[in-house]
Amino acid sequence: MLPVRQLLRLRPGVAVSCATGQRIHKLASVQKVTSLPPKKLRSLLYPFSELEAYLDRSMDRTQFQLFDPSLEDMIEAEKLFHSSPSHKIDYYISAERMEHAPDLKQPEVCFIGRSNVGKSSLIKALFSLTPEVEVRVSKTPGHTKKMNFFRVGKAFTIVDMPGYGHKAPRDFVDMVEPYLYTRKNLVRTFLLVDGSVGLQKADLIALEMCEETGCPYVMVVTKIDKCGSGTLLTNLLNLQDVVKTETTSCFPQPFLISSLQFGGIYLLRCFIAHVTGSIRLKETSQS
Ligand SMILES: Nc1nc2c(ncn2[C@@H]2O[C@H](COP(=O)(O)OP(=O)(O)OP(=O)(O)O)[C@@H](O)[C@H]2O)c(=O)[nH]1
Ligand SMILES: [Mg+2]
Repeated sequence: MLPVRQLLRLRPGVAVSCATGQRIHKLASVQKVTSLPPKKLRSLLYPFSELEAYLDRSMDRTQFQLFDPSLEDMIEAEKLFHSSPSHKIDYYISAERMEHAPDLKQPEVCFIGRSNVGKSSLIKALFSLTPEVEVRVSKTPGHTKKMNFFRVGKAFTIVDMPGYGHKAPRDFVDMVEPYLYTRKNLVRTFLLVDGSVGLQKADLIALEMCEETGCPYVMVVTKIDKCGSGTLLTNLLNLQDVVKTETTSCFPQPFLISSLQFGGIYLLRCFIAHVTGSIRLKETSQS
């Protein structure tokens, strides 16, 4: 791997504007954060590193670092999240039922989880380099009412789902469930859990369903900025225990995310690029 400084030509700095004049957050691009102090940079790129110090020395950390791409890989993956005339990123369509879901051939990934867990915010952060792509978020649970399809050129599609739990039990049964069982081009499901509250009963039901579908899925721990390290670590270890003892199709490594502060966003972009076959990692890692 090349030293960080050599890899980068861009200077870090303040927010910049995209083609439509909308402001791009200064932390949106991995290329722009590399001048941060090393510890801060590491915690943004690999949020698990923040928690490592609190773990018992004897504890095996491998499961938390299975997918461990280099900065170079993350920079390569990030290119896919820039829109251009030959690689258009856009909101494509919304569907209320599977019959209305678009017939797309490219690999697809979807984000599911309880209402308010941060699905739309996460997708918004992934697309923060193209702020013209509108992803609606809200403080009010049950905000996303349909399956929203976003195309990332011809590389892959990202689907934002309505949440389950509070106020929206029907959506899960009517939309998410049939989608998970029948979507042929679905390559990964990301199941989001709120890091500040940990696994809830409804999450366990969703996890069970993911197991039943047999499609590979990945746990994402959201809102890691919202609680202290102790609470986060307790919730993470509990989740890890469930993944280890009760799942077979779940990727053993949970991804830690703060959509508001961009922690883990670059790593997740790289993972999505990798599992959709859109990039070839320079250094080996698993998925
Ligand atoms: N502190 C913090 N708040 C977050 C984060 N991600 C999302 N939120 C907040 O959580 C609330 C819900 O976010 P959404 O992204 O709309 O949640 P959702 O899962 O799409 O919700 P539904 O569409 O209702 O299912 C909003 O007030 C967000 O600002 C995060 O990383 N950190
Ligand atoms: Mg939403």
